Amino acid sequence: MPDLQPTRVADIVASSLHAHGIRHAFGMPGGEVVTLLDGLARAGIRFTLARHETAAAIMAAGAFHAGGAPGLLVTTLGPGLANAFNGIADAVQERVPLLVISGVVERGMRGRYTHQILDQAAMLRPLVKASFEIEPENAAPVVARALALATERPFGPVHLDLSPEVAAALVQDRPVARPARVTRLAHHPDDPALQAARDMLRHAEAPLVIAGADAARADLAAPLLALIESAGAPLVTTYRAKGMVDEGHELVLGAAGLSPLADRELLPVVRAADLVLLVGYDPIEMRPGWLDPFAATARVVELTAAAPDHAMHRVDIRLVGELLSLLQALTERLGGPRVRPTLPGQVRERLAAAFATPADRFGAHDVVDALSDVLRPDTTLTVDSGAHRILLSQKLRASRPLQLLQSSGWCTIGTALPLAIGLKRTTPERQVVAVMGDGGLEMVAGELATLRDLALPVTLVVLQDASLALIALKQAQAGLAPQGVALPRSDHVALARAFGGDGVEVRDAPALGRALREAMASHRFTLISCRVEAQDYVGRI
Ligand SMILES: Cc1ncc(C[n+]2csc(CCOP(=O)(O)OP(=O)(O)O)c2C)c(N)n1
Repeated sequence: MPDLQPTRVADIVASSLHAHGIRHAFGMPGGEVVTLLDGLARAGIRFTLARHETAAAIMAAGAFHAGGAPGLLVTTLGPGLANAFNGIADAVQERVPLLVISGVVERGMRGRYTHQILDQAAMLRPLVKASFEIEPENAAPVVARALALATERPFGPVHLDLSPEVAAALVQDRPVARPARVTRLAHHPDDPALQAARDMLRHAEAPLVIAGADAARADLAAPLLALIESAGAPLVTTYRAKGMVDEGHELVLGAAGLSPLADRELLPVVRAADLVLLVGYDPIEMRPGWLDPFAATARVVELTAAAPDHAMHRVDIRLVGELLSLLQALTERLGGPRVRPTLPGQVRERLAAAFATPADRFGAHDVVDALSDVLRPDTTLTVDSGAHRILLSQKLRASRPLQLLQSSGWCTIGTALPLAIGLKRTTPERQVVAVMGDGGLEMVAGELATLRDLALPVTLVVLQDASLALIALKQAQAGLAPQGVALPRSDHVALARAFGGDGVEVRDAPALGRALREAMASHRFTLISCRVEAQDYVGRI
């Protein structure tokens, strides 16, 4: 037996995280996590200081989307963790495997000392899959268990408390938790359930495929394309799965989710389908119009990695397994490509007309057009919640999976900027553009300092309509006067400069095109503030 030096628990935790592929942590420290931070640095995990813990949680989500390793959020006890609550909730509904490590009061003080203390596990109980406390004896296995839970579908957050005394405690051996190598067995094309689903697809007169959040993976793009072409079935995606097949493809009807205008065209197609094939579809992204949207006579077949937990609609046949293998095995022997009547073309035209850019003056539609013009396949867009997001998600043509990232289940505002930071921080070679409203920007404006500190040349496009436009729209629809939705215009150019970036205000399409090209070539962040009107969305989203 080699004579091992004692190891700090913080180092065991950090090296176990590293062994699971984690290279970045996000958060804001407090006195209770300083030893953990030291351990992370020694293990080769870089810590990014955010200005708010919820933003840090969403940066960690961005890092997960960029690289696939679980996100890591580090907070101090009490107010630090409480500040992260909304970001952790976002991870629940956006299905992000997020490990949250918080400081906690040391054992010897418990029951006596009250400053900044509350029951942290109880606070997070509605959100996390589990909460454990790291002890000197259990550090490596508990980290492994937490990560295994977080990365089990549906992905989600798991919480670990780590007190400063435990983090600094020395243990004799040096255990490191390593992830299991998981192989998911392939499905055989002869499987009777797959054969039955294939027969239904073959005999359907009007099949429709709906792909959702769980299918939003780069490796499923080609198999999904093969499936819809073989079956001759149109494809509707959720916002999360937007771009799974290039939206220029004649079978793609685009994204559905939050737009009544798009639903007006898409829900009749859904209702007219005699076979609906759901691929990784989770209606957590959908509004009430998607309650029971299928015809009573339609057969509903679901391919899913894990059955989503809801009661939004019925399913007749559920095939549970690894989606890649399910898709491939289903498409094999399907025959095709099959060409059907011209319905998709007509729906595509009507959708394009519904979201066409008005000719009168520069507005939100022109911003989406300008973004479409500069979008390259390797550009990733993030977009915030609000009226602008609905327009963008419907109108922008995405050409690849996960080209547009957003909070589409939880729909919190203040996500576009931190998501962009998480993406750019972990994959600097990626071109990242963050699109947001003035309300969203002003909620997380402190993170402009994070952009500056990290020297991240992200392009920010702000639709400055001086309004919480989506809420103003809802007030108007309800016949109510606007109340609490006015956002007197701030000087965004000065704001950007104050935080060490460039700022430019644009009022027409040519200026926006120029600003975008310059921003995307710049070595620091640029905030492009687009003067638009809240009226741009009335009757148009
Ligand atoms: C944290 C949070 N607070 C409030 C809301 C409710 N909300 C949804 S959209 C929206 C308006 C956002 O305004 P802005 O960012 O300016 O975008 P716009 O709607 O004007 O495009 C609000 C307040 C929310 N989703 N999340």
